[in-house]
Amino acid sequence: MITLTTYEWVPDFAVPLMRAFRVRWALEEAGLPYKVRTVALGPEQRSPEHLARQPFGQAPAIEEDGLVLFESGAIALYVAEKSERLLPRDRIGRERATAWVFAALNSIEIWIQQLASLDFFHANEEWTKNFRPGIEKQVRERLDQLEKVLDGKDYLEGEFTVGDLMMTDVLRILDHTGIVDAYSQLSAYKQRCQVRPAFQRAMQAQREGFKKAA
Ligand SMILES: N[C@@H](CCC(=O)N[C@@H](CS)C(=O)NCC(=O)O)C(=O)O
Repeated sequence: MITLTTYEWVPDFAVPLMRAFRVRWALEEAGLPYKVRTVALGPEQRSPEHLARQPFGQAPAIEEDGLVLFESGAIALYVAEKSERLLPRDRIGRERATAWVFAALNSIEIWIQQLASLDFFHANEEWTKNFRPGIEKQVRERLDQLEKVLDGKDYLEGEFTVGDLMMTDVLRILDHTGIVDAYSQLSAYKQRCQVRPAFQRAMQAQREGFKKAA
């Protein structure tokens, strides 16, 4: 059984966003039970035990049958391999779904995360005033492109895949801004993915997990 390592506590704003969520969601979609191990932010994060799981002292990480895996994208793909509900069995479908996981992380999240970092960690700091509009412009350009991809489609590629899971979770990082609401296709798509029962179960588990630890 997979053991998921997450934090025992995070600040309120991070509870729904912490990247262990995308792993929980993938596990729920795949119908796989899992155990949870928590580490504390601070010294425990930098302990040799945790760095052996996650070389950058971050979370999430997972372990199963002697495999220790870090990076939410790699973990999501590992879980997706176990279920046709996340990764189609045909070669083209698999490759396309995998490409969307990379696109979410490497073409979209890099910009969205910069914006979120400014808002969550540096709000009202003078130096961000000139910097933030340029980042928001980059975010909007990417979303414009994604909006076109989704025109007339329910999901990025036919049926829901791990690519949609990752894309939705990345878009959620913008929830505090309302930016996605301005895009009709994208916001309907995000909502379609978020009403999935597996999303709901994963969110409840994430919230409960932090509540128990608090
Ligand atoms: N690229 C990593 C990023 C992981 C990451 O940023 N984790 C955050 C929590 S969502 C974290 O551990 N933050 C604390 C830190 O960096 O010290 C992944 O996708 O797994």
